[in-house]
Amino acid sequence: MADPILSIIGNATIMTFTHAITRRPGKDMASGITTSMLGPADYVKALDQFDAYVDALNGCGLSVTVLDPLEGYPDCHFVEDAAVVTPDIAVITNPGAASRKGEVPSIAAALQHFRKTVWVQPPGTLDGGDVLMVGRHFFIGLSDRTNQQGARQLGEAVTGFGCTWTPVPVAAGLHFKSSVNAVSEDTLLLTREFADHPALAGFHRIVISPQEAYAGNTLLVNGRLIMPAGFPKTRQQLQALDRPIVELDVSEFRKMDGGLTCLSLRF
Ligand code: CIR
Repeated sequence: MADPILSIIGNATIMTFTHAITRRPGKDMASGITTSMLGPADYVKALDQFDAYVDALNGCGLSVTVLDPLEGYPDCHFVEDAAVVTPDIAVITNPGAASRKGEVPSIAAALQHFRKTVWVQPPGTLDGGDVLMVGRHFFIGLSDRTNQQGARQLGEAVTGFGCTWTPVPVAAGLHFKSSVNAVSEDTLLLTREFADHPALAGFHRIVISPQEAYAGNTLLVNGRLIMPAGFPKTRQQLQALDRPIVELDVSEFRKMDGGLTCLSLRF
């Protein structure tokens, strides 16, 4: 008999998005959490990059809400970590980093116009960057930010709406989606560390060269691929999918361990 999870994945349709929530970076963005050692982020440059990002989402047909920066929360523009929005509900997270927990109420307030909200309760922790939804299946990374209890709470919440989920240990990168993202209904773009992971075996896999690992954080929005600028090998690999590709410079967000997926909630 076919594996029930793989048969759901096999029939996956990627959600069509109509909205995105984003947040403009604050002046203190360079004091957010980072391990990148790429130097200090330039706020003015980051604002330009953010504006281009919002333009790109608009270009994909999304209506984009831009929230104001949250004073005292230098990572607040990485809104993806504060919630997981499904077609049915918005799961408000309990971010794994202590300095980011206060970002959550204002994201919940913005989402309550669109979805019923469900909250991850401590001791569960969850960052949205660890959650990849493909069709009606959720891969939930277990990382330094997302623990077993947090993953289980999300998993149980989405199971109530007929979805399935698999926990996946994240041994490399900050979040699961730092390394693995869907680039079509049945294809994942991923780094070498995840290439042979049994949980991902039901997909076609495009494995990124180790020098271009950052490009694993590529975003599929309504048929377009938005990828970070400066990764020619990955671009060439993605061209095989025959979809429009938009390259964006996100250098200042990369310095803060973030990238394209983290800068918005799409639904
Ligand atoms: C953090 O460490 O929490 C931020 N500096 C970066 C968050 C990036 N978010 C994401 O990949 N989903």
